Amino acid sequence: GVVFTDLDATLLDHDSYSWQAAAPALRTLAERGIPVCLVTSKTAAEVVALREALGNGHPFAVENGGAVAVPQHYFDGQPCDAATPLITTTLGADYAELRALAVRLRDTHGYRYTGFGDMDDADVQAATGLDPASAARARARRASEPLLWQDNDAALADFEARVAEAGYVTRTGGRFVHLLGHAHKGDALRWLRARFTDAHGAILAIALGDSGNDADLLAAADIGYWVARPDGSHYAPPGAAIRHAGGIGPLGWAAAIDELIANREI
Ligand code: 2M8
Ligand code: MG
Ligand code: MG
Repeated sequence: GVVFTDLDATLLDHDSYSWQAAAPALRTLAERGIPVCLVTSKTAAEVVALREALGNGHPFAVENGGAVAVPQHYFDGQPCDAATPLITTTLGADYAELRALAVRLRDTHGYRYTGFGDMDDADVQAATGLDPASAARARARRASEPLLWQDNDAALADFEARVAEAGYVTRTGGRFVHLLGHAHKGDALRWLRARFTDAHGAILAIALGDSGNDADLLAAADIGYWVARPDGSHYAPPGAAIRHAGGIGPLGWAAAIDELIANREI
């Protein structure tokens, strides 16, 4: 199997950004040689720093599927770590294009939102609780624009319809509405799955997430888990191949991995 996981409020705690509660489960997966691929709305700069801290040398997807990155020779079977040079492929749209769309729709229709492009590092820090260095990395966007939504739900529905009309995509994370190109996390999982399958044959894809921007990821996997959100609720009901993990964020993550191992599914 291969684990494809969201970061914020899934592997990482929503407030502290710590994965401590999932550290034993991560070790177990590493011992069993099960890859953990990060599939996140974070930027490449953020993920590079996190992979280093996690000791993760596997392929990953950033900016909600806007781009995928594979360590050089990973699929030729060469051992890779967090320092291995990366080959990046853009699946979504250019940041400049998304930013222009965000500004145009706001100017034309008067929606109230603040994008990362309107914020400086201190603003992003205040909106996210990230430390200063991480906030700076979060602003290094290439393929998605997070919007802090400051308008009502009707305005959001209107905005989402106009974005779709323009041929783009919105997905909602834990804190922000993300404006994307034509690729989302489900597309990233399918792209990565094809690489694993070419190299090693069919894989069992496990996906874990917490928010709306993970629904495509869970739908594209063979087994999906919703971890509980900070208020203890799950984003969506369970389904045929979608389960509820018993625990919030990284606690739920660890419980899901334990369950898969106990059931001998991975
Ligand atoms: C943003 O994404 C999260 C994901 O759920 C959100 O919408 O709340 C991202 O833009 C990311 O770059 C940043 O690290 C994160 C911080 O909470 O927020
Ligand atoms: Mg999340
Ligand atoms: Mg995310």
